[in-house]
Amino acid sequence: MNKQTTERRTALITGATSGIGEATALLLAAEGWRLIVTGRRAERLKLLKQKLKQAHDTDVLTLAFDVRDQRQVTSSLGTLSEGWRGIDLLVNNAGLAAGMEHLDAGDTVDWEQMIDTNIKGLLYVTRTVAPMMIERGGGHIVNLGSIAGRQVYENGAVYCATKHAVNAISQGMRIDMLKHGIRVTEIRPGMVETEFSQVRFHGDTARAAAVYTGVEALSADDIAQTVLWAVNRPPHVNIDDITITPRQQANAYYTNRTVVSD
Ligand code: NDP
Ligand code: 8X3
Repeated sequence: MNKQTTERRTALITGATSGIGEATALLLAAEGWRLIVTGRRAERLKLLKQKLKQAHDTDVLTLAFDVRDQRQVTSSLGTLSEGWRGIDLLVNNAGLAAGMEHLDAGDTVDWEQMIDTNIKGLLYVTRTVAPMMIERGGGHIVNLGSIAGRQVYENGAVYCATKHAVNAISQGMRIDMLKHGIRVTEIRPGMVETEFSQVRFHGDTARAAAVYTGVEALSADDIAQTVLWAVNRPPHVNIDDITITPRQQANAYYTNRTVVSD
């Protein structure tokens, strides 16, 4: 390993093939971080690596795995080489909403996917990475929560439950990591225009686009900038949580949309 490599900080970002995770990878690379980027779509990871290398000459390790599968998580992250085990920052970002129905009509496959990804996946990754941070004597874990982790809206019970769980886990993690000097931050965005709604509505692009009609939603880069700000606070400072919404969104219930006339 060369000197430059040893001096650079290393971040592991889950769900870097799209949206907030990808924007965070691009921003951290611009700031000189080395990156482990993960997601299920290997082809996208390959393209991201090329982009990061070309734009910032970043050291990048791509790992394609499904966070829902504990065996895949441990075989991918538990076997990192010495050069990549020194993780300074873990961004637990991989997650999704699937479906939007009342509970009596919900699709249990969607429920399993949200619970397994947003809660269990985050736990599996943290269970594997936190001991590495403890061994090194510090680090920072940033969890992607949501305004849905504070408020519950109609048709969103299961997604909101998973983000309430991320809130509880973040609080517990902060306590458990306290003696190890590991910082824990929860970022809770409102509306961010990414592939999130396309995934939620199973590829219905018209329904997904309607979510953002008349609103200047947050961009993935807005959230990446927020992650970077929390990470760049002086070492004695821990940012516990940040709620960030578009100016046109007060909370999960109130959005002031611009009326678009034909
Ligand atoms: P995107 O759909 O654009 O990105 C989601 C990312 O998660 C993708 O990279 C996807 O990768 C990854 N992912 C999903 N499931 C899995 C899995 N089983 N294993 C590994 N990776 C997975 O959405 P966002 O960027 O908007 O979402 C990122 C996070 O931010 C999520 O946790 C979401 O809940 C949260 N959030 C989003 C908001 C929004 O309005 N967009 C608001 C508040 C919070 P791949 O498909 O390649 O596996
Ligand atoms: C995503 C934001 O309002 O769709 O977590 O739940 S919302």
